[in-house]
Amino acid sequence: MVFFCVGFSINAQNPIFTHLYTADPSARVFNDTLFVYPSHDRDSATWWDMEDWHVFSTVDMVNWTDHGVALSLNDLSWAEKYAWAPDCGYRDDKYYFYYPTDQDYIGVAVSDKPTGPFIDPLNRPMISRETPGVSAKRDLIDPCVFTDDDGKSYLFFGQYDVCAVELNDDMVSFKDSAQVIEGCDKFFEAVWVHKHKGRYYISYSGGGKIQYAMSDNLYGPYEFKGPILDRVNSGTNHHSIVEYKGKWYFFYHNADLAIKNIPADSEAFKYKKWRRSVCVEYLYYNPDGTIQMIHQTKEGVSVPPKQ
Ligand code: FUB
Repeated sequence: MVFFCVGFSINAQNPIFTHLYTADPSARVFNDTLFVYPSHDRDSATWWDMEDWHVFSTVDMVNWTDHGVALSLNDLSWAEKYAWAPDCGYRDDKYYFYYPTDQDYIGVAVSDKPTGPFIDPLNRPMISRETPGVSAKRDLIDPCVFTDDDGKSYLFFGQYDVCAVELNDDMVSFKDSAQVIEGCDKFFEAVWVHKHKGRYYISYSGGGKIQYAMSDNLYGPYEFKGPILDRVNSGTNHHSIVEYKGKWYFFYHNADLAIKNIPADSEAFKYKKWRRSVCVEYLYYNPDGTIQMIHQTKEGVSVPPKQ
C-alpha cells in the first residue's frame, strides 16, 4: 500500500473535497484534529463498486489534508468487492477502522495512527450474517463505533434493522450476541450514534431523508423525532454528527461535484449518483435537546465559525 499526503487549501465551500469523489463521511476527533473517514467513489463509477478508503483531516474545518489510501480491498484476504461506508474508533493508542464489504461482512483493521495504513488483524470478517443475534434483512453494512463516557465501545450497523454489539477491550471482538435496537422508525441504513448532554441520539437514513430518535439508554428503546436532513440529489443519504472545538457539525454527501464536473448532456451524467461528494454544515440543538433541521448550503462552514 502506498502512503502519501496531499495538503491543499480551500475557502469554505461545499463539497469540501473536490479532487476525488467521496461519500458516507464518518467524522471523528482524535487529539484535537478532526478526521473524516469516507467511502471513495471511483471517477468512472457506474455503481457503488468502490475499492479503497482514504482518510482526510483538518484542524480548522476549512483546510483539509488527504492522507491517501488507508486501506484497500487488495489488503484483505477474504473480501472481494464494495468498499462501503467505514468508521474509526480509538482505544489505548491504537485506531480501529471498521468497514463493510461484499454487502455481507463487517471487518476491522488496526493502526498506530488515525491516518493508517490499517492492517487486518483477523484475516476474516469480524461480523457476518452468521453472527448470533444479527438481523440481516438485506445488506450487512454501515458500521458506526460509539464509545460511551465509561469507556465501553459499541458497534452499530445494519440495514432495515439497527444491530449493536458491545466491543471487547481488544476492539476486534465483541461480547455475547448482537441486539436489535427498538424505536428507529423508518430506519433504512447508515446508522450514527452520538451523545449530547447525557442523552443518546441515533440518526440514520430512512424514507430518503436523515431521521433521528432519542433515548436515555444507549440500547433504547428510542423515541422517534423525525427528519433532520431532506433528500439529497445523490439518492443515497448518509451522514455523521460530531462536536469539534465547541461547535457541532453535520457531515453528509450529495452529487454536487459530479453535477459540476460532468456535462449535463453527456452519457456519463446519469452516473452522478455513484460519484458523490462530502459536505458539512453546522448543527444546532434546541433547548429541549431536539435537533434543528439542517439546511444544505454551498458555503459550508467558515473560519471563524458563525455564532
Ligand atoms: O456508499 C455505499 C452505500 O450507499 C452505503 O453503505 C450506504 O449508506 C449508502 O450511502
